[in-house]
Amino acid sequence: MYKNILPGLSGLLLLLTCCAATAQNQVMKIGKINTVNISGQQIKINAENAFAEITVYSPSVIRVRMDKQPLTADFSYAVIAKPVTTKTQIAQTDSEISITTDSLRMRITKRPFSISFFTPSGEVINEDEPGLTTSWIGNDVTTYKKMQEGERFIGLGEKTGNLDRKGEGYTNWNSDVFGYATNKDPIYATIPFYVGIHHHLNYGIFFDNTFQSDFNFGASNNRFSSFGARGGEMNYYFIYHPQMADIITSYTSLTGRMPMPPLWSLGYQQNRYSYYPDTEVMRIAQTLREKKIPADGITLDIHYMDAYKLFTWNKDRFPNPRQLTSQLKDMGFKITVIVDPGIKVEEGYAAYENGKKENIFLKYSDGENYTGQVWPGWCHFPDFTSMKGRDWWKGQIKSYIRDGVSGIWNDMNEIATWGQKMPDNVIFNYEGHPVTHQQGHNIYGLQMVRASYEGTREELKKRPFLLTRAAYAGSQRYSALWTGDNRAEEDHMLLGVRLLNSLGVSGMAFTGMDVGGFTGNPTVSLYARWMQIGAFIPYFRSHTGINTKSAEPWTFGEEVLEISRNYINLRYHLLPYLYSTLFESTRTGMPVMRTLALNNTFDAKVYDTRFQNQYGFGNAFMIAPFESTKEFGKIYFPEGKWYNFYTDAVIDGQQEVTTDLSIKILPVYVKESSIIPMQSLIQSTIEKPVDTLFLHIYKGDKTNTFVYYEDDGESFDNEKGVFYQRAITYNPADKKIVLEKTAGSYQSKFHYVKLLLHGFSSQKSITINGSQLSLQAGTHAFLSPISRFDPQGTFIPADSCLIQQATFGNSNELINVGL
Ligand code: NBV
Repeated sequence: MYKNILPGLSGLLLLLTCCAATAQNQVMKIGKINTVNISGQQIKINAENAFAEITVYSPSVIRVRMDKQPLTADFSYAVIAKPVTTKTQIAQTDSEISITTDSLRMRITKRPFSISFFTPSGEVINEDEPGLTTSWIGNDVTTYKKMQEGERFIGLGEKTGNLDRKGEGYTNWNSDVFGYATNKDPIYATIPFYVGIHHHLNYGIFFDNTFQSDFNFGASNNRFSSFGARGGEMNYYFIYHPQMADIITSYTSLTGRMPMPPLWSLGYQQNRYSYYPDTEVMRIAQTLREKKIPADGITLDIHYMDAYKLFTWNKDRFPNPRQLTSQLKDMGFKITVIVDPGIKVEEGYAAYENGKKENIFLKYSDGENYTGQVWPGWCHFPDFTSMKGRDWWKGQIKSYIRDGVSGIWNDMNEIATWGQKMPDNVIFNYEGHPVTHQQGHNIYGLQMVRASYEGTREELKKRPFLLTRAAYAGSQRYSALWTGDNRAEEDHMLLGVRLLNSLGVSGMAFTGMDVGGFTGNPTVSLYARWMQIGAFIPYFRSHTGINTKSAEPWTFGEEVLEISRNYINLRYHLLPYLYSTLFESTRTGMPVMRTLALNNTFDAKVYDTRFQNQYGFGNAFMIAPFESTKEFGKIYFPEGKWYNFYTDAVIDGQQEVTTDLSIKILPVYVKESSIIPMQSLIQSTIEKPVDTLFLHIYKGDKTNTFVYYEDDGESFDNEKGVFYQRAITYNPADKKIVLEKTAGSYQSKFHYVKLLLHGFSSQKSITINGSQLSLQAGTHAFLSPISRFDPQGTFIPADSCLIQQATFGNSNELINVGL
């Protein structure tokens, strides 16, 4: 009997071996290196099955390109930097090539072609998985990196899940995901940049490829992390710095940084889907003013249009848009309108007729315009990947500006169409090098906001405000981003915080989420907590969907109104701090919302799922967001000393502390040595605060510098040096505070500085710009001559300034942040 089976078994084995061999052949590895050509900072390599190019971009950034065919002309929508001349040593032996800069070493073995990166002192930062390296399956290309012991991964932009992405896999394909689940992937934006962390080292990888891409951080495997795409080149930038902040700075020097936003866009924005007619918009504006809820913006959703046709107004609902925007402007409100990319196919509709004539719509491969269905019905879609398409859009969008609109909200730009399946044979111009939808899809949103930004900027001649839902790496150069159709649920609020923190480490500093939740109705307490968190989010907008209850701050009862007002007030007090922090973002790419991993990268506790939602708001604040239903919660305090923002109670770092929670108070802490400029309360940014800047300084052990920044908040004069910049340093060892000389030619709106010292009761004296002042123990307020905030940068003693020991009130009460 066995005799009969055995030949069968061996036959089967033979068959399996053959199949395995065939399957292996389907995975085409890069193979060994055949020839190496070194020229300056660049190496060109011919390998067994592919071509490669390694370029040193800076001492800390090395780019790797690989393709099955010879590498063609270089093009990227994301990267705006060119390599900088860098001291580089390149050497090779029979078996390897080595590249050395002042900050980084790279080794490439020749058989097989495998890449490793090392610190200057020889520690492995990142290395190819030696058996897998880079390979192709058909057109799919993937690079496999050896999983390092204890390796963590953060970033990748707008991705759901935990802060530490270890064990997860993600796809980048911009998608319209109405009411997405908290573990949904992909959602709206593609930012293929992440940070890997292990053994007290961290590095960044930016994989610049607009095809659908996939990242695996050890999902269903214990061997590698990987990144790959459904087509195009393997094309990544490896970034190494000891500090994560510097990695973000290098990443944003490649992909760009946000411009200074208009000041009004940092004020509170009120929105719903949709406020109409015009009288309803006025009612909202008046109510905000009557109820003394500071606000700067109202946003108009799709019902302002005539039958959802772009660049039109519904004449019944908005008979005189210019009059409306001008009345609102006088009241201190700016209008932002929503735009979708779909242009309704309708004879006689100007935008359609004109777009057809100008031939700017996306087309099928046979040249016929692509038609997809969305709000207005059947639509064509401008091709934003061609200059002609963008110029056409710029011309159209200017009509809004002429109607007095100040901001453009770019929605549905994934591209979203009903059915969510744009055919792959739709062709995108891609700056004269046509590609299919597979390559054009993820870039569409970025190119749309680019056109919207350029068009509005040209017409407005002031800073426009832009908001986008879809994005690709580099969108920060044009637009803020919000996280789309979230749900009015507790875990969604916390997910939103993680999404924004992740976007922050991925180069997007100016972000927001629908405060209150888009789908569904928030509970009273959830709305209150969300508004509190909103005060500590760069773009602070309350928004809700079409079939939900009203969700303005006054619709949840007196207590919620008071809580909302308190925190919106606080937001307005903090505008000088926030504006200066955004200035930092324009300079270094540092986000406003900072996951604790940014400054405490190697502290395992910050990745603990119990603490992963805690974040920094700028450099001074730590926010601990909890579900509104919790009565107590555990907070982790990282290294250093922390002050309770409301009581000034001091908490030592590196410990977990259980705290009572109340819906009236959002747990907020201030890091020791922090410097926080604040202003008096205003109802909108068109109002001038009193001419004293309130400078809060928290005693600590570390020297700290805060760069105060101010300009007119709206023009581009800041680009010509018309700004007021002043570094403020607190040096505890020398017991001194220095307000450095100013830079820029702008006249500050503040003439005086009032210094508010926190935690200084045991200190006898302090020196301010060279003058020693005594701090009388136990006294709460005393007058003393200190610095005038002088536009010329000189120190002028002025009697009207005040130093006082300050707290913000009692944590058992509603906070009152009046100064
Ligand atoms: O324009 C309506 C909505 C808008 O309110 C929302 O913020 C966007 O994310 N828009 C999506 C269209 C579809 C909503 C179901």
